[in-house]
Amino acid sequence: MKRVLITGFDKFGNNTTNSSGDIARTFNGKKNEKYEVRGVMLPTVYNTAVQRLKEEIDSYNPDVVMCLGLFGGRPNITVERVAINVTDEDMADNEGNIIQNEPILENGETAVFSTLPVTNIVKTLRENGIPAAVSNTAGTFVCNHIFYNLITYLKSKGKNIPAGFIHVPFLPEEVAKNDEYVKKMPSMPLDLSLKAIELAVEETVKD
Ligand code: PCA
Repeated sequence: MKRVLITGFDKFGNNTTNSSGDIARTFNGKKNEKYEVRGVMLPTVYNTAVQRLKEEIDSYNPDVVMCLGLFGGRPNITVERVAINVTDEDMADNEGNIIQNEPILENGETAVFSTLPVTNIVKTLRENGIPAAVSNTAGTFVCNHIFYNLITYLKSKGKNIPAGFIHVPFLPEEVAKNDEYVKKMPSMPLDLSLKAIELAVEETVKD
């Protein structure tokens, strides 16, 4: 029985929803013959999110960590390949912190890779009719920040487990109520994003 830690975020910026948090909450407590899940919604706050993630890793001792976030504007599930050692965003996090052009970890590695089976997850999702792609940038906001810290923390503890980050699109509800978004923004229903993450977990725990 593998222990899977899934995290998502609460809503941030102008968004009124964040499906990544809904997904994490929905998975919390799920259990079958292969795995059990602890699902946690993290605040979209640089330091607090990292702190909470580390606490969850220490207390739950997971065999897999899958962090999720919203990437409004992307049309598909994007499985992130790499996190870079920089935070640079005009938008404030949910506690008003603005971080621009700063390394996440002074003298840290320039970039760290996901240890999830990134390409296999994308292949499985697409075979199941879900639009998905590998992404080579998780941005430079809180998602990249937590992804970089996740991989770095696990390395520092010598914990060699599959871990990484997946971005999900806007919910249709978010797009429907916004006069500008509705003209051009893609979206994905919660059910389909949930199915995608379930398939991603299955692909990851199968080895
Ligand atoms: N998405 C943001 C932060 C929280 C979230 O869900 C990001 O992509 O950085």
